[in-house]
Amino acid sequence: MRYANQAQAVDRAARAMDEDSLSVTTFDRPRSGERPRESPTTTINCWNQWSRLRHVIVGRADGGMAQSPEHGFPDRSPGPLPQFMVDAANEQLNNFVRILEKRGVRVDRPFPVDFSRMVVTPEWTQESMFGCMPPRDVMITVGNEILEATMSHRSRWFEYLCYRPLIERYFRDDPDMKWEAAPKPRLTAESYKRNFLAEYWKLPREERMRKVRNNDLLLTEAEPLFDAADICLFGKDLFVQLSMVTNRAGVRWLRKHFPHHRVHEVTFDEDLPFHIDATWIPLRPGLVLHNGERAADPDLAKFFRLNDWELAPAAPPAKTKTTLPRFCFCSPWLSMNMLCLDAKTVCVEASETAQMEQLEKLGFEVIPVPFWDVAPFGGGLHCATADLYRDGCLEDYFPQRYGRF
Ligand code: DAV
Repeated sequence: MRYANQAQAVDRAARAMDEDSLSVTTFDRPRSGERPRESPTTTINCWNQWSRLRHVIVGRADGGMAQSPEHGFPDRSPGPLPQFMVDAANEQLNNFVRILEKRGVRVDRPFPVDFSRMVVTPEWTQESMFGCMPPRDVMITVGNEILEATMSHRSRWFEYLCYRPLIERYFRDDPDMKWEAAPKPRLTAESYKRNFLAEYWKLPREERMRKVRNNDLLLTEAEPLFDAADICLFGKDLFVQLSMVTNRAGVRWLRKHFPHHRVHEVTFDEDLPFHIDATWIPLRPGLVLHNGERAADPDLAKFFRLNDWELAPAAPPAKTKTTLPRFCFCSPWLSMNMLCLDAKTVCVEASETAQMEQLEKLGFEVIPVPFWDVAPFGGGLHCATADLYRDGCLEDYFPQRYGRF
């Protein structure tokens, strides 16, 4: 029951708003004594998701918290994922790092904090944090800028701390780097629609799709909210998915923040949209891998085709909802959650044979990377990474305008 679990996960934020506790917990600075390792130079530069990758962050599973408690966890009592799962995930993450380093990619790792700590602001408390496996959710590089997202779950309010030792270092190293953080959200009761998900799941699918297309979902428009993983970067054009974790005010904020880009709101026919990277993955100029189960807004598809982009429906995933790893709150479509090393080379989960074959037929060198043990910590190969340097510069891949695009 993926949806029930995901619903619980997303609902945690909404549920916590009912708790009017003012108990205060001191939030220590990250206790890790580690410093980022020295590096000769750093340049922050990233304009798309397919040019040659040279520097990336890969997440860690340490201390990751269960987001969809079941499998023996008492209902609604999130807790740390078992150590054997952390170890298995870290082994796969470390193996992925070795593969990237062998290919000449510089890899940095985040600094986990104690995710079992309560999250407290003057306006609310939340029982625990989440983890630092998916850096893609928290930050995005656009050109020479690293932007920290607002995030929209209370449990993820302080997640940026895991990346700060790295970002501080890049800021010292690269005189041209811009460092920005979107307005920290308040995440009070005003930001969530009360009882939204319970009512939503009672609706017929067509009614739910209508809500998805109108972004009449969990979040209100009280303040700008977005997760960085809802953004897809194509040079001058940024496509931002309206979702359970990204609202219109969030897209409006991004549009004002990037005045030299075209920032587009997009939706796909998916019940529980969160993060665009198991739905729409650019592989090279002119080719997008698209999740055929999640129909794109017809105008979006027309806009791409008008600009000579092919939309290839991704091969079927090897996993089903019932064979997903325990505690995984993502869908089997993590099969298409892949990392491009350049426009001819792509890292794909090693057991996703249909997906690998499809990419080979499309002319790619495919690097198989075992990764399903990482999924319970928040996603696949794309989620687990945050691009810092890719070759290239700002280009316009969509010279033709169409409708609202
Ligand atoms: O559709 O399964 C995966 C992306 C999570 N960062 C999905 C969402």
